[in-house]
Amino acid sequence: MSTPRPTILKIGGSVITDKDEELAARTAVINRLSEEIQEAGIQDLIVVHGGGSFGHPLAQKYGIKEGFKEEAQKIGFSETHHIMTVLNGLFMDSLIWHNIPAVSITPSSCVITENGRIKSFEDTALRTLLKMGFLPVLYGDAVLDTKLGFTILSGDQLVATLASQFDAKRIVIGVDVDGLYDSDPKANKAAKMLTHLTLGELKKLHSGLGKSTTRDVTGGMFGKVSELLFAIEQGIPVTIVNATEPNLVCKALKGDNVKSTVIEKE
Ligand code: IP8
Repeated sequence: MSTPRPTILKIGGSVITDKDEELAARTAVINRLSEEIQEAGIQDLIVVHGGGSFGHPLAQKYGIKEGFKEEAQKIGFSETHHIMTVLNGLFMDSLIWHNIPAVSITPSSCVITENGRIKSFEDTALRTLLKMGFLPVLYGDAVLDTKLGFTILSGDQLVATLASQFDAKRIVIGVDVDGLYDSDPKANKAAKMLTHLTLGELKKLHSGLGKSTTRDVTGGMFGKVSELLFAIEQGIPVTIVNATEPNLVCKALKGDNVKSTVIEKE
């Protein structure tokens, strides 16, 4: 049985949690997204979700991304990883309740980074799940690092690595804005949305995009786009869509024309 070429869906932490509160899951949104994933009915899907108000505040509090410096951080590493399993559990409950055969894969148990970049990803379980028609679900996590001791792995880096390792058909990124803008739409009301970009255009735009919001240790939209470059360079198209608006994720998964930003190599 050969491994099918999957579609990868990333759901941002700002979609499934309220980033202005701590540990505030948007369960109604999680349920709606599960319904949309079920409705889209596409085969060979991998879902990755972000940390939002679960992972990021704890990672920031204990300086987990910067690596192991003192014993007191260890409990912070445990808390950060654990709270991500809690958020993941809420998503898993909902997916399974919607009759989707979803299985969670814990990144901290199969990924090792070096200076924050993925060095190895033991993907046998994921590959087997895909071949058997399960829906593997992963998430941004606190992971072990060969140089730093530990760090934070963003869901976006995971998406780019998975896309390349599994030769993905396409990537759909669900965020809390309508797509990519020529400047940060949260800071600049006149920001213009871009519906189609080539890799070259994206690279030019890259420097103009908003840096991280205060609570996002992995770099907000700026970090997201940097991570995606790698996958787009390999010819994997990316669709960025507003996942806070009903039905857009479902339509984007089905390949329908929706309000979004599509980024392609050429
Ligand atoms: O929200 C980071 O994942 P992201 C996860 O995809 C943690 O950047 C643990 C902060």
